[in-house]
Amino acid sequence: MLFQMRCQSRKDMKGRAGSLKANGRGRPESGRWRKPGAMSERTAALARYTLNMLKPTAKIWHNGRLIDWNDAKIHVLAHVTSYGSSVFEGIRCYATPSGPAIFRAREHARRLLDSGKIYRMEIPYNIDQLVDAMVELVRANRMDSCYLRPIVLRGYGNVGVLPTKDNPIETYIACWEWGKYLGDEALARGVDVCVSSWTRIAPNTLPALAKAGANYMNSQLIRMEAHINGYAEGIALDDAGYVSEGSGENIFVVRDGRITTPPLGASVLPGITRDTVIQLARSLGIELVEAPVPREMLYIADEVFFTGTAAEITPIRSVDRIVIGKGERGPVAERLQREFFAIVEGKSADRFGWLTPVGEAVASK
Ligand code: PPE
Repeated sequence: MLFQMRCQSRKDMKGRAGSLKANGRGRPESGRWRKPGAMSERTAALARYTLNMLKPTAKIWHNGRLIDWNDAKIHVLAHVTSYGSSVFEGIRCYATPSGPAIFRAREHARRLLDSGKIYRMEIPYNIDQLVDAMVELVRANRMDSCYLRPIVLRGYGNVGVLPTKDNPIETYIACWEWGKYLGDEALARGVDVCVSSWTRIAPNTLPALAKAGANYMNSQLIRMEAHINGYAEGIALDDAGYVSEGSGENIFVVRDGRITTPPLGASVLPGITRDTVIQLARSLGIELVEAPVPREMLYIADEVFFTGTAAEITPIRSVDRIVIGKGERGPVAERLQREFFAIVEGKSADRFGWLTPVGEAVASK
């Protein structure tokens, strides 16, 4: 995988450098890569960009001010690198006819503050200030749509597990373009997934209600195993053996027109998209319960789908190679997708007040 990624990015570097040359000088591409150092770091980073690679934007928000992308650096001995002490968010900003709008910015900011509180990290900003910062960043980077990533971490200073006031709390917000999480066709056709051999983080070990960097070591095990075995994603069971969630998504099961999703006690992240789907389903008169889901319920469901900021609403067409329903996107997932995208893309009224237009200051809301 790593080898393939490296090959891919080298090929892309060549192609990109070549075509830049061709454009710049009107000559056919030579396929030769310029010596490193011959361009700025940012241009070099841009040149390395492939579909799966991070594409730098101009600015990152750090502790109240905008800094250059390449200046958003931490020391290798910052507390976070050894001990995983970070909390973060993932938020989408969608293009709408009246300009970019951040989806459920306040709820994401609140969850960030909750995560910080659980880990005794004092984040010196309130919800309004965090939402203002997101708006400022999207504007500064002139994005039509993007994915925002606030990260709060314990920084450089003291050594040892016990964090002290000498490990400053650093707050960053970055944003970049991010396409479809589980592949371009995932939303329309669904994905093939497996139940992971890894158990989800257990209660009273790593708290699942916090979106902490350290939780994602568990997610990485789940996702890598799925990938190596040819699946788009893995579903983890909780400590008691009930369905919990995907490595980066909540999960919903539909049978006989009724939707069930695992409760917060099943070691799930309290997903903002999960809450969105719960509210949408209820508003459409679709019955929905939060209840424990036995593994085998996945196999006999009419529909199963994931939700998440990155994954949005992604249908699942097979679990452990057992075909779910007709093996394609089902009517409930499709209906929820239609409602969801109509709202986030500004095509139907924002009746739940979920969008923060970036053209408007938060204080005036
Ligand atoms: N569970 C997990 C473990 C999770 O990481 C996410 C989001 C969700 C559920 C859904 O939560 P929400 O986004 O609030 O609806 N995963 C984020 C990170 C993805 C990544 O690979 O990075 C996301 O979707 O942004």
